[in-house]
Amino acid sequence: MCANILPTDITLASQNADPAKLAAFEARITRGEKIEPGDWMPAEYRKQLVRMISQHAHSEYVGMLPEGSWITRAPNLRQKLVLIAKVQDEGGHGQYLYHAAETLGATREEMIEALLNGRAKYSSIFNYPPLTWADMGMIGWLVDGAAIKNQTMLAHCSYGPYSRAMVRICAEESFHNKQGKEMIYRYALGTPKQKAMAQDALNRWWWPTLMMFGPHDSDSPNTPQLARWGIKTKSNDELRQEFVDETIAEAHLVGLTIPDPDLRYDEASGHWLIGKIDWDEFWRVVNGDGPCNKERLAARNKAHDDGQWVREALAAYAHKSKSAI
Ligand code: BYC
Repeated sequence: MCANILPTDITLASQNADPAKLAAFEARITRGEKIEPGDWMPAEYRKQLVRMISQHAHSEYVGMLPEGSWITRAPNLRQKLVLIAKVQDEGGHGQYLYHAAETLGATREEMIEALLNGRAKYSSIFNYPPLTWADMGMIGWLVDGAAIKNQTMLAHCSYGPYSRAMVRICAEESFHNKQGKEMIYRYALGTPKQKAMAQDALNRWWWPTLMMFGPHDSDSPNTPQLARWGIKTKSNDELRQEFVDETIAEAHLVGLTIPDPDLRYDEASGHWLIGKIDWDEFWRVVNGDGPCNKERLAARNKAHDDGQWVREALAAYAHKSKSAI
């Protein structure tokens, strides 16, 4: 159970559910059992999972775009191969996650439709532009580092298909994270120009990465219910703090400066305390007015339209194969 969450805030939309079934369901979660697709579950548990897993799948899908835009500009063949492999992994993660949401009754068509027409959310971070090659390292180090923090927690979640998808995804994400760290460390310890590129990328990606963890716990309406049902086992602020403590140590190791004039180490708690996050910026980006929201949706819509003939060909082939039996 997340330490910062007050269970009294919970409003159960499943109040109408059979109390005996609800009690048995919650007892299973308390015992640490996984809930599987055919099992009884409250309607609100299903709804929360579809919301979260589909947003997560969209994030992987849209998340291919910033890095994909640098594949043709990679400085050498090794870097190009690594980046192609990474972007391909993200596409695969989206597939595992859409499948996990389908086990709850969501259809692929309705999820994709919600993404393409801008109704669905996806992670705010992918609405920021990668401006230099150093950003490819910074995304691996910071963005994948933050994603791993969150996803390692979700690997312990109560819903079987989501937790198992997370185990596989985290293994691949740690490769992405190492790729980013290797690159940023080399730049930070390299020529003055390389070091300046790494610092510039850190300056631009630091705050948006901290926003990835979501609003403060006091402003996070979904957390109490997700925590009660073992979907979240740590809160947004707990994960953000763990990330901050680990990442600041790594940045200092290679002489990079965290772009936060209010940052200070608190001896009493043993934690780094950060300055104020710009939540106005966060909500602007989440609500569609970030630097790249329109570009990202246009790119996904174009890819969807360009793939129409492939979907039609597959459907025609499936129909033909079925009639031949
Ligand atoms: N961006 O009550 P809260 C990757 C929304 S991809 C946008 O705290 P919750 C990668 C939230 O949805 C990995 N929206 O929500 C890929 C909610 O709105 P709704 C991405 C956000 O669910 C390619 C409202 O704010 N990871 O690694 O308890 C290349 C209130 O928030 C954000 C995931 O998707 C945000 N940052 O907690 C490289 C993880 N934060 O839905 C890398 C799965 C909050 O009520 N998701 N909102 O209208 C989660 O763990 C949780 O959903 C969150 C939010 C921690 C994100």
